[in-house]
Amino acid sequence: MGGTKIFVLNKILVFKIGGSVLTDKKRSSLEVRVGVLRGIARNIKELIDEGYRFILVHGVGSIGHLLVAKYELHKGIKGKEKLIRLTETQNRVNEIIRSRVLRVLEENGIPAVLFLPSSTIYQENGRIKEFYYRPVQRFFDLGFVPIFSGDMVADTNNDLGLTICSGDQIAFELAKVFNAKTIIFGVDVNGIYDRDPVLPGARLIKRLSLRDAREILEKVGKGANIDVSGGMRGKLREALLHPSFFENGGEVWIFNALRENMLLKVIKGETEIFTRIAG
Ligand code: IP8
Repeated sequence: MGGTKIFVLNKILVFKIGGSVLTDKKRSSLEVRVGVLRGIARNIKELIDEGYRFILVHGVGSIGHLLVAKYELHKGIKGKEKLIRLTETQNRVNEIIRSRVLRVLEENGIPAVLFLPSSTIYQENGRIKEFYYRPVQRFFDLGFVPIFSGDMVADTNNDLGLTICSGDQIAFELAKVFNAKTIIFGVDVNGIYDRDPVLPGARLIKRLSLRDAREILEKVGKGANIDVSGGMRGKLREALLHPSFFENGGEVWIFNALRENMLLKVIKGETEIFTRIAG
């Protein structure tokens, strides 16, 4: 294909498999798209065999967002009743999403090891304040693929108790700790559009500066599906909250992970159908 080839800036990649890829959040379906997940896992394995290193993140899909919204966990943990609701949410996400993702990675020969944000992250008003990354670093150095996902984590705010830590926020934190220059978000659309992608005439934006990102933030559709951490708007907001990542040469790439072999194509510069945010 034509156009300038783009290559990743170093071989350490933070890659988030979006919850909208793992499950159909538009239909609030709880079913995991195992076929899609297998395809992504095969791409990851191929890239690992070529020398790329991955730190993975995944969204919690329909089940996580539905339960958090239903029990209003994002409004804080107040009262005894909320405790068992959080336990229930954690357990359903573990069973329906996390264990499925881990199993598919294992079946494809990827030595992934799960780390829970609730065990490694402390927040202040919903923003990461402390990240106990040393054990993760050790596993990574040994050749494992650490994998995180969105979670409810401890917060210094006494009124809230726990707050949401989205996979989007974790991705930026991981990039900082592991000196990854490329954060890749696999989502269910081709990237960021100049207006809500469901509207006629919506155009994919292939290259976005941080300044453009600020302008476009208000135009990006939040999506009709329930997403307690903000969908595409949340990703742009995270990018704007991390200007130093971009100042240090970092880039964020957003592509459609429902399309076959797109991870490989994006990394090898074989497609331009994605959005690239660079400072
Ligand atoms: O799926 C959200 O994480 P995300 C985490 O990465 C919770 O947005 C607990 C809803």
